[in-house]
Amino acid sequence: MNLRKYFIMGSQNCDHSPEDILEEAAKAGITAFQFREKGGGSLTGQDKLALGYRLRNICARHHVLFFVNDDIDLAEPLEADGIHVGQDDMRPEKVKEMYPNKIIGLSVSNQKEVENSPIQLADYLGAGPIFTTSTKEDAKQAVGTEWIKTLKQQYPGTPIVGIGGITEQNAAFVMEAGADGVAVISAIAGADNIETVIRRL
Ligand code: TZP
Ligand code: MG
Repeated sequence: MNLRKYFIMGSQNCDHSPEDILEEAAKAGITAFQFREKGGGSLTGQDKLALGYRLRNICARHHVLFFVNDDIDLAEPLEADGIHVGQDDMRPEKVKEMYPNKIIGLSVSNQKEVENSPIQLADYLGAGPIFTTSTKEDAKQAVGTEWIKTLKQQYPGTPIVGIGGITEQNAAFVMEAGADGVAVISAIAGADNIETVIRRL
């Protein structure tokens, strides 16, 4: 499971075609993708599913891991490799019961969330927001790269992906802190040159 360059996106993050953006990112070497159609301006219902299919197919063609965010109902029709859940979403116990063979990612932002979570069921942890971000409307307080070190000490065998405000300028700090990968939305979706950004990440 290669989570090194983990791109997250929904149509609400794109100022032009999401398909074109993902195609370019996949060609440039992202290793994982999460379909996160969520927040102001996002698609719902059939439109969301249809976009999901198109993005899923791009990932399949480029051998990029495909995850769905929260939206457990999309996991089966889109044949997702995995599901990423946050603290307010379906519990990992339930996800595991429904999809014993899919990868489970879980967000943890602080120690209290760790203590309230079945970490042993998570195939990887999303740690953040590492830096301040305006992409997620309800993002929690930035926790810094220390949070990655803290998690890695407690769970040395669990892959950790840093998220939140990560750019090509600060990604190295996240990796130096012990992360197995960086998850980004705006650094790629909003890039003038996607290929350059991904190479630098
Ligand atoms: N979860 C924590 S921060 C965040 C999510 C989904 C948003 C990350 O977006 P960006 O643009 O990479 O800061
Ligand atoms: Mg969530």
